[in-house]
Amino acid sequence: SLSFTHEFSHSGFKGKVEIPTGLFINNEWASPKSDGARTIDIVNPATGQLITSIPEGLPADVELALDAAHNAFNNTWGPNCSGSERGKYLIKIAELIERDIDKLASIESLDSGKAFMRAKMGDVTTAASVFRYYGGWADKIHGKVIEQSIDKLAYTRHEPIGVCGQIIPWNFPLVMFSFKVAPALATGCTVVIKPSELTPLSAMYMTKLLKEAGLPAGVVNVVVGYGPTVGNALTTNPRVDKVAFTGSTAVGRMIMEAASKSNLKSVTLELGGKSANIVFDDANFNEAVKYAAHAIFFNHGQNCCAGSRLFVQRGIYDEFARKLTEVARRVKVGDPFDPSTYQGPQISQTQYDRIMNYIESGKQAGAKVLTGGERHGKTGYFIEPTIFGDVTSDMKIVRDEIFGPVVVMTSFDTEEEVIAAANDTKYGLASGVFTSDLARAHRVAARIKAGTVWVNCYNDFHVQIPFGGFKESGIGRELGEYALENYMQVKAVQINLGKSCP
Ligand code: TXE
Repeated sequence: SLSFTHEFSHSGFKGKVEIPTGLFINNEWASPKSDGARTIDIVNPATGQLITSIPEGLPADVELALDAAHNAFNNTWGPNCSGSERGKYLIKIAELIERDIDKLASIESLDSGKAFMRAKMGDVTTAASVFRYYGGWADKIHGKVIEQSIDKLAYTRHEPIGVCGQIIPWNFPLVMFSFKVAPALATGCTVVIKPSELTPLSAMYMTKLLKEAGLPAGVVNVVVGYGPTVGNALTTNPRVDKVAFTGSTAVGRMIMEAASKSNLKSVTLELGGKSANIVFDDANFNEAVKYAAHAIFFNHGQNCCAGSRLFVQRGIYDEFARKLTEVARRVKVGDPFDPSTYQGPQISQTQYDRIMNYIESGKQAGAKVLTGGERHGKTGYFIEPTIFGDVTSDMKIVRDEIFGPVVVMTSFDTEEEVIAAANDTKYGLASGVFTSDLARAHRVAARIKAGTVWVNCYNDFHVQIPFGGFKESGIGRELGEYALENYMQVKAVQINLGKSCP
């Protein structure tokens, strides 16, 4: 069958939700070519138990999806649909997301393990605002007139780049779906998107809403499958004009290589991070402690911009470590559907093992465990909020992205020293600076090599504000006006108004 029904019953919501499975191509749900012979097990990370098995998409299915996306681009979307019209669809999609907020948040919690209330007020709300925001842009995308001389006129056209392959991860499944799909549709592109094989359910539910919104067939196609098969097919295929990817730096490298070896498709990448969070001794102490905890424990540390390296000025280091430890011990870890839960499970056994190995390596290297460092509970992939103190810059736990609820803490003396330490990483996604000295805030913000600097806050996203990485954290920006550039190409039309041939 090409759908399954899950019955939810928790504090915020009670009801049955039907979730489609299989491929979504040309606005229809179809069996993949593998014809049910191959399936993907979808596991509840809070229990380790099977939610359902869904048909596995394969490269041959990507071809069908690309046929649909090209057909839509050439006939109903792209140049054939006005910006105002495209905007209406996007805004309708936003409204449907809001209408189904409890259903989507429940699906997201079940599939990814994030706390229901956080999924509802964070992820689902964000996804709706992203669609609405880009709906607003759709009819405001236009070129410029360039008056070269009295007898020569030029203008630019901001044309959609074409058919886009989009590959998204499991840490913010619905949010990533919106970051990728909404700007692509606003500019007139069509899409074949591959959700993570670990968390495809919210994207599959979204296919119902896309269809209900009346989006023309083939504009968005969803193929659920694994990276080396479906993901690889999208990155190597010459019929894909652009790939947008969020995931690991290792896969990001492979995608650039595949793009260069195939049709030089344009590539945007949002990759890993090891972001520095810097607290000066003149900062609002209590706020800085709360933000430092939120910076790392939010989404169970499965956050590309997590404030995973914490630098605290020497004079307040001991007190800060004590207070942060208290906060970490109070973080409510457990059932995502319990309204008091802040931190749910890690996404999978693989991620759990990987994080526990890092914790072990930190212990071996002599870092001091201030709190945590162990499994939480007996079932599911839960890990205690963990703080390492007195770390040194050569340790693996300081250099690598752990992608779990694990922060490493170091003290520093001077501004100069902490800027150098903060920049001593191959990554450059985000950073935080806590200080009450305005001049220092700007000075440090200018010198940190990262795509985002949060001053006196952290993990504070907004749909209007661009997000993306310096260095090995990625290429291109998502959100805001900047994200539109990823999906457009500029054509210059030059018109001779009477110059004779030289
Ligand atoms: O990522 P992958 P994984 C980081 C984080 C985490 C690590 C590993 O450090 O611990 O990556 O996670 C698809 N061609 N981030 O292994 O494999 C895959 O199917 C094309 C940071 O889960 O990069 C999924 O849809 N696609 C991050 C997506 O890539 C391929 C979010 C991400 O999975 C592919 C996730 C291939 N050859 C992990 N192989 C962030 N930036 O937020 C896999 N994929």
